[in-house]
Amino acid sequence: MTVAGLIALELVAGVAATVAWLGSGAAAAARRAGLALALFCVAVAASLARAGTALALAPAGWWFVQEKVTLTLPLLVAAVLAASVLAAPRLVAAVRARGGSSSDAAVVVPLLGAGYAAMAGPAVTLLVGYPATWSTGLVTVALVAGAVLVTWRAVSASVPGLRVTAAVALATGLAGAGLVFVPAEATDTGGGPQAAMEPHATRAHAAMAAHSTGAHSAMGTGASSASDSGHAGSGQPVTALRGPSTPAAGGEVRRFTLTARTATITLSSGREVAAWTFDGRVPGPPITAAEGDLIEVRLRNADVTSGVTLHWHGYDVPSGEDGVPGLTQDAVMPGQEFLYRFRATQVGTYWYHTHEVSDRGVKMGLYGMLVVTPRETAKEGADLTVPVHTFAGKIALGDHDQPFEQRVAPGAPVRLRLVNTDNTPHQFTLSGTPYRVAAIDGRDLNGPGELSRTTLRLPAGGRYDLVFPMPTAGAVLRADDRAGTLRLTPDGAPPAPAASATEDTSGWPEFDPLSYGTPAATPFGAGSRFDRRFTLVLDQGLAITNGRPAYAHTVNGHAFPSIPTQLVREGDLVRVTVVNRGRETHPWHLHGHTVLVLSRDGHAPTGGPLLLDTFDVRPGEVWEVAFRANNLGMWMNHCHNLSHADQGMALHLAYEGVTTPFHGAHGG
Ligand SMILES: [Cu+2]
Repeated sequence: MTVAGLIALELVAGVAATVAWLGSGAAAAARRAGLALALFCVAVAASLARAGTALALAPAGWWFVQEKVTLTLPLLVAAVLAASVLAAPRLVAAVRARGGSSSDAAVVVPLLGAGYAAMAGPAVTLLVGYPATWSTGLVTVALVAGAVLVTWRAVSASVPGLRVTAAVALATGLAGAGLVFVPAEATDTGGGPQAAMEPHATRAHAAMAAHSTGAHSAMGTGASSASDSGHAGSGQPVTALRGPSTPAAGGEVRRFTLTARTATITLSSGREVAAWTFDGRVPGPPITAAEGDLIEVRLRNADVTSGVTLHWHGYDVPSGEDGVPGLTQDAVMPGQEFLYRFRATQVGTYWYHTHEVSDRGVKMGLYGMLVVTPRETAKEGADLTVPVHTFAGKIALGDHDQPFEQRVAPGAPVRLRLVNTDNTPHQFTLSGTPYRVAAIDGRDLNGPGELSRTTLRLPAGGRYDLVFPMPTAGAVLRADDRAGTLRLTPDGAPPAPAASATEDTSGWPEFDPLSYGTPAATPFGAGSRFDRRFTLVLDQGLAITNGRPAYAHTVNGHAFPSIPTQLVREGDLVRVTVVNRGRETHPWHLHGHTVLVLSRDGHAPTGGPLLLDTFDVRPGEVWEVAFRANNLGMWMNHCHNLSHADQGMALHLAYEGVTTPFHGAHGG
């Protein structure tokens, strides 16, 4: 069984045990001793099943079982033992005596108490997640004890030591609740050296960060404190980390102006959609350049009242050009503008999008393609970008929400650049021709083999480049089975749909990029000596995000802006473990850096080196990736399901000594 399956099974067993224990107690109280005994047996079986699944989950990693092993299973075991010793013999006797004294407190209280203890399992897993802390433990024990006392008092005229026990439970609960307000550390050094600032200053500013209401990020306060206290050494503001003003030798200056404005756009079916656009178009105007060019984009905002920025997804631009409002710039408000400049150093398929209220902004249409080609490119053939996006519940490829056709000369080279601009994965199939995945996330793959009858699952934000010679009988690209369709038709052929257009692709197996291509040497790998190691455990739980308590998407039990900032130094080799113990896929995205995949669920890739900027961490998965800290600045590190980022799943990665003058950081 998969890890995700075990996680779900453990929850189901936990709920079943809770219901059975509570049912057994209620039946006993109602003098239904036979039913109570039967439910007792079910409850014991469900409790054992829960313990068994938790143990089966343990080999997947401590993160998956921490709260169970340290808290909820010991609580359950104690309660089950108490119920078995105290209640079970009396229940058996009552059944034998046909309606004896099953409603005694000595029977009812242990059974219901086991129910409360059992309930703590799924409750802590769902509401707190990872990691369960002392605070979680004290509050949980106090709540269970309090519930037992209330029950006991309800079924019995006198409870020995009631006042003292109640006082102890209350004090325990209050102590646990109080611990919630102990501020978290503002930074995580990943085992590397701490930044050059006084330890007490770090503490004080950590407290400030924890008490901030979202107007300040943990990073903002932490980093500016470094310069305030005069220990930042070579401190420099992120606003000084800008791109060059000239192209590389042989390159040209490519100038673009993008104006953000609200508009009603018309999709190919004639359907009208209220959108936020660049230049009245969705996707926005494509930005194209050749390697070495200087890309200069003037962003203007006409009337998008929440503000707009440009983030170059997957492009490792200088930090000051990265377009994160509140961190690298202020959002561009109506009437304002901002000039972005960076060199086209990476060849490949990328995209741009707003990073201000980005969940809403990107959904509404504030995105476009960024494609950089080698300086010498053959002009023949077809080079098509195919961004997939969901408009009000309906999938479109580009602005085509109906099947559309592209004519290509037979035999000509075709490159399809698939881009997922949505929050969730999309499945693509290509029928009618074998093909290769030449690049993922803009980076060329080593020795990509021929594929056919395969489903490609693109993570949110991810890109796949497919290449093939145009077949004489045509080919069909589909997104999500039939929701979006591009027909490639040979020049001169009649427009009748090719046979491949009706092919059933729904059962095609899924492509795994970790086993694709040919292995090759990499500058570093799993065996390298790492300067910093970070672990991000992704979950859901109660947390404060953006100043409000919420059922948030959390990282290590915290939500933005309270997740400790990852601190690195220029040149560090950094290893990051990303664990998903939640129930949804999280497309992880670090700005400004490309990561090398070291392993997934403990298995190293068997194919070519895999360099990504966005990787789907599915429920139950553990990914290990590494990167060289070679792009000085302050960066977002977040889930690219932008709705998850908005609900807390975002943090910062900061280089020691870099400061930000902005104080309004957003989750994305
Ligand atoms: Cu997510």
